[in-house]
Amino acid sequence: MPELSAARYGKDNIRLYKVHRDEATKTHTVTEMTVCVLLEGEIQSSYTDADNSVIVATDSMKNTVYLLAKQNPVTPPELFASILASHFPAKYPHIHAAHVKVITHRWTRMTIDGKPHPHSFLRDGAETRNAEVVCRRGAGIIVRSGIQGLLVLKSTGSAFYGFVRDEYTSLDETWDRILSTEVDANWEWCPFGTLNDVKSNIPLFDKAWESARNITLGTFANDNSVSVQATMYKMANEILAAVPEVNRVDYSLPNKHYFEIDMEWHKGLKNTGKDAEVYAPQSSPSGLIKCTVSRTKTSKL
Ligand code: AZA
Repeated sequence: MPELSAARYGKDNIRLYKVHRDEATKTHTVTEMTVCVLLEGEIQSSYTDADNSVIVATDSMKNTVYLLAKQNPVTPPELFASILASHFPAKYPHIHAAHVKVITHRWTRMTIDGKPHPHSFLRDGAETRNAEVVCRRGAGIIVRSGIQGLLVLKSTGSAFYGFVRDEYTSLDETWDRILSTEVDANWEWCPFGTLNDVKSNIPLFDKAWESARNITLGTFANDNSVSVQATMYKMANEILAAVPEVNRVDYSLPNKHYFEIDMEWHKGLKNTGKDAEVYAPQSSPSGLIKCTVSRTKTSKL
């Protein structure tokens, strides 16, 4: 007899914008985010017995997100996601866990005539700052922070040689190649006991995001990369060293290939190796390199 072995439901793609108006300086600060809320608990009968009495409507979840955004800070995203995730098991006894993902989109303040503009912003890239929180009754709060969609490229300082060569191999070794990727980096915090523990660590979240972003960019730019694997491992280790409250770091990096174009056929034109200037960016297929680096000793929180 089949049985319901897992169930989770909620509202995805809840879009939300909040403005903070500083009356003293007449400066606005804006936040735009996309939120997903999924609930677990004693909801089996809604699937197996058509029993809607256990369903908190997904429309009510959307309302809750708007209401809690009005009543609480929405930054840093780790805090807002924790406030949301803590709300549902506290409010509904039959809901045991809430999974909340907050994706924060960039609205960077404009500089006009050399000065930060008080109320105008620009979308400078598809990069997002994310927070994923799971609040399970009796099991504390798990917070994962991340950066997604950060597109980077270096025009030298990357090699790839010494890999397996056999009858399936056509790729040439290279000591100088273009390296480009779209960063997906995540760092998981030591578990928090309660929402108050999250609240008492608020400044850590922005600091860690800044460190993780600077480390990612700095290592990408400065490392004499022998592979995506080796470079990403360095990044993850540096984040663990910089943020003692983080337990685990993971990266997922697509290898966005740029192929040399042989132009020898056209009047002997040289465009490969040291003469390569014009390349063909590839959209697919791309390599996809992932890793998780975990702290072995127990952490601080
Ligand atoms: N890692 C790289 O950095 N580059 C590659 C790989 C790999 O695993 N495979 N092809 N090119």
